[in-house]
Amino acid sequence: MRMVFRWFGTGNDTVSLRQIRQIPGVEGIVWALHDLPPGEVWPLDRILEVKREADEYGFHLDVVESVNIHDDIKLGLPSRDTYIEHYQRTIENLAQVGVKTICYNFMPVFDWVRTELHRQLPDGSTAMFYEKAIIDRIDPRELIGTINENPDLTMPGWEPERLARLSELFDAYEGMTKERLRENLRYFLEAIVPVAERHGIRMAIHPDDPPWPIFGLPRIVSTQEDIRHILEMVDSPSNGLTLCTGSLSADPANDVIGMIREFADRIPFVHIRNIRRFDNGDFIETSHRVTDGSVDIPGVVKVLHEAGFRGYARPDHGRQIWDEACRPGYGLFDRALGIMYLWGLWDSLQHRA
Ligand SMILES: [Mn+2]
Repeated sequence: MRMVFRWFGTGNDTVSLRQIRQIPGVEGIVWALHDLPPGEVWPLDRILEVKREADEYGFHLDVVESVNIHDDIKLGLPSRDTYIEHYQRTIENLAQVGVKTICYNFMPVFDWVRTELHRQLPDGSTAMFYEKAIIDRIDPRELIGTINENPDLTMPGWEPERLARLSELFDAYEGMTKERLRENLRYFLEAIVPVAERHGIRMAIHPDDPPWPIFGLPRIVSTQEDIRHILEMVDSPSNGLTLCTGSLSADPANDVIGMIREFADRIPFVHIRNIRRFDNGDFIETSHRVTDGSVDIPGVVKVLHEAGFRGYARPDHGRQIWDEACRPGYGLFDRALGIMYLWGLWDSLQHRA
């Protein structure tokens, strides 16, 4: 297991590379050029800039999260070919600094969704929370107003200026089915995977978060069957999965340990975090400890160890603790605690001869 840590870049993250360096066993940063809109080629000089910063602390840049996919690709519009070509050029540029894994997702319109960024846990810490009933009763047509009224309702990547385009995008997705979305992913993968293969890069699709359709939009990376379908559609080690325990486990029907067993050789990257699930479909992010949430984190680590996992792992999100002022989910303190929990589990397996 090779430990990495998500870092949003100088001026865009409250955590410094110097601090990350002091978390035991972190060997690389999970990075991206967050200011570039989906569909643009990542310029080599910008990539080299990040490399210079990472080099100063001895971090590698093996894992990129994410190179986002333009909606025209997800929609299957004629313009997708241009954006796919841009994506291919980005892969080539990333290969020049030794990137090994590119995490991406194929969720229409929205990436992850939460209804509260700072929900209080019993110990006074706060964490991101999803209240199912709120999302279920939102009419997508009224979403812009709802988001403006409730700044805690989080739709990543949908800052006010982009929200204006939202209704347009909902129109474009009108009538989109699961089958068509899958076909559009296949088209993308058939064009991308050979380029990734040539450069020794493994694409790693991130599961839907939450793993069910929202706002009437289909989702295709929510279940074990969905993932099997995707990995079979282009049968190559370069067509892989980011196994995210927190995202997948929001649906109690998902057996993440079974998924690791089945897909082990196609998982270059894991996000390991815990959530507590409630019977009404709500969930809250928690500490990594098995007693604090619904996910069997020791079981996850054990089955990765059994599978001889040599890929990259990150603690994914953490709670906001010790009055840290940080991006929700991305503070230093709780993610560092999460890493130490994961190392504790891993080391105890490594040293049990
Ligand atoms: Mn994740």
